[in-house]
Amino acid sequence: MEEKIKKELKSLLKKCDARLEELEAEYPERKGFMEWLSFSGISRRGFLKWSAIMSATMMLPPVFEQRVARAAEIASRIPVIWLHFAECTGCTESLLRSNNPGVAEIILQYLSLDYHDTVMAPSGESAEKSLKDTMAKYKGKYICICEGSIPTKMDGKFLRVGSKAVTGLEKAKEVTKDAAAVISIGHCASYGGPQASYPNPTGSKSINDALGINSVIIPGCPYNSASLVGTILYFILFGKIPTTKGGRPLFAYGKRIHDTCPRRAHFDAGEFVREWGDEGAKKGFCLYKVGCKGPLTYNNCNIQGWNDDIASPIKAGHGCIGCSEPAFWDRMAPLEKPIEARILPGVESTADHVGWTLIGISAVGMGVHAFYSYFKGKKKGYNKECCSEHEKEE
Ligand code: FSX
Ligand code: SF4
Ligand code: F3S
Repeated sequence: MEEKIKKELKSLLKKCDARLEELEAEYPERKGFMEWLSFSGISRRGFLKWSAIMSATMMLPPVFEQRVARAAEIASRIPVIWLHFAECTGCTESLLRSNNPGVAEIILQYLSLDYHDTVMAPSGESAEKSLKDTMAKYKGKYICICEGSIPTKMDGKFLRVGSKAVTGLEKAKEVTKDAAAVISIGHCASYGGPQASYPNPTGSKSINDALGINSVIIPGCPYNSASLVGTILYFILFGKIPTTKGGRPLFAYGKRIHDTCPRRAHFDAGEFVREWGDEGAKKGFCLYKVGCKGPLTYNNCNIQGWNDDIASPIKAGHGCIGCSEPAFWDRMAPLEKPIEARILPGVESTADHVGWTLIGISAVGMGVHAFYSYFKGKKKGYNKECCSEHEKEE
């Protein structure tokens, strides 16, 4: 058995090395990546340490660490087309406004953005030309990153973009069809976002549902840079997207916020913030009773935060609002109310007196899951269309 694993690993490494060599030969080196890291206060040693952490995050053995570093450098050469549809641009803003960027954020800022609706220098006709040229030159080779959902009612006329005022639907179809990989980022592109919440007058849908494709999704409002970079690096290393569940990469969305929460000991001990600014808030107690949806939400914000991992909702003292879950605007509302009041009646008094540890986390987990599944189909006003494809898999 051990021999078999060794053989498979050897063959995987061989394929991976061949792919890296091929990509390095195909795309010319862009000078300045290491200089840019260093300018941002990240040493060569820090970069290698980050590569080791990323390898572990992607569940790759240590032998991949150097290869991840190589892939990170290649990421700055691969052509990327970054499209915006219906959304608040908060995802791009969260990246650009990072005042203490980590390696993942720097890589995204340094990507070869051949076309980016928000930050590119050209506009109007010349922007259209950049797009057409990139699509023609790198047909079948560019990565298409989509931000925002697509209004579909009235043939998509609620969203018109570019100098020719094509609909978002037309533009998305045209650009995604020749991409080597499509990655949908943010809640809007992944599940529809706020504009797809009830009553969804524009018929907004996720990229996958609007186009009938199966792109990997990196949900969150906004998404997490580390999850996007991990997905891109995996694609560079292996030529395919990482293992997903419900469309989300497992390496980033395999655990609940509740399972990795720095406040978890307080939950287990029954120590809660009961109103904003109270003694419990000052002591960093659990935010469950002020609406934290961490027990229902899969994401890695507690492990890989924003601004070089110094910030995340729970670290900042606000509960998780479930922003990486399908249709969270409809399902998790009211955001300031604890979930058990609606989902697990009767549990609150138990939590008050003994903490959930004593009643058994697994039993609670099963209860939450059972009710959540039931709740998925029952809640009135919930826009089923926006996430139907992904939920089928789950
Ligand atoms: Fe949506 Fe993102 Fe929330 Fe905003 O791309 S995920 S509304 S942060 O900008 O689209
Ligand atoms: Fe953390 Fe929220 Fe779970 Fe409390 S309920 S432990 S704040 S994730
Ligand atoms: Fe969103 Fe919850 Fe993380 S609100 S950013 S999934 S902690």
